[in-house]
Amino acid sequence: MSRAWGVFTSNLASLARLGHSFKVRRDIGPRPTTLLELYEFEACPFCRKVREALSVLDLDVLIKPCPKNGTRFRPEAVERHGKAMFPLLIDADAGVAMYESDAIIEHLHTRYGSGRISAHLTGPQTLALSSLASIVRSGKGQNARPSRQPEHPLELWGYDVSPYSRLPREVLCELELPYIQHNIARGSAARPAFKEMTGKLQFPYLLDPNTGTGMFESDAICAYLEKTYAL
Ligand SMILES: N[C@@H](CCC(=O)N[C@@H](CS)C(=O)NCC(=O)O)C(=O)O
Repeated sequence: MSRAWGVFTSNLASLARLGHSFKVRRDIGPRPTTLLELYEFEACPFCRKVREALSVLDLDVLIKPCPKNGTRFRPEAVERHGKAMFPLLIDADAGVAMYESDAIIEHLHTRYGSGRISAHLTGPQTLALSSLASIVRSGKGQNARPSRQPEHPLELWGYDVSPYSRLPREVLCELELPYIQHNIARGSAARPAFKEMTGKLQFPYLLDPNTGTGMFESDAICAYLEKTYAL
């Protein structure tokens, strides 16, 4: 897939979500003291709904990518929690490991929001549009590819419906690289600190603590991930 086509279809995928999930909700609640963990894969429409919920609730999360035929976190999910179904959320503060996207979305809004669930994250039309977003990306972020395992999780600043943030997420997923997703949608409380750290407000931004590399620009990030981790 050429770079221009990749950017175009990633924009189409965001359009399929009808402009939802760009902004943090005004009624966010308490923050977790332990980082949330999500077993998921990028192309899964159920996972997308949960990633958007995390984004509108301004919550960071450790992503454990579970693409099809994955050999790292898929077996871990089954061994620890019983089945290979995604998304699977681990909320250590609440002491829960949860399957089922609608139940996860309700849990997140109840515990970390006001309890009022974002209308655009529920119902059959949401699933249909989320599936459409996956279709226009033609299976990107769905199947595992061989890779080197990093010692520490990488860190990515962006948010789910940001078209340029999607491109590195797909690579992180296919290479089964764990990463902390710092959600930073419009209105995020994390924006000032991010600007202070990097000097500008632009997403995605990747930090790789394994090599001390930090970078903007989705094409540079994708190329870096391929060069450093793909086998
Ligand atoms: N009702 C579940 C459905 C989840 C589901 O079917 N997820 C698919 C991926 S989109 C899955 O886990 N498939 C099994 C697999 O990938 O091995 C939910 O809403 O979370």
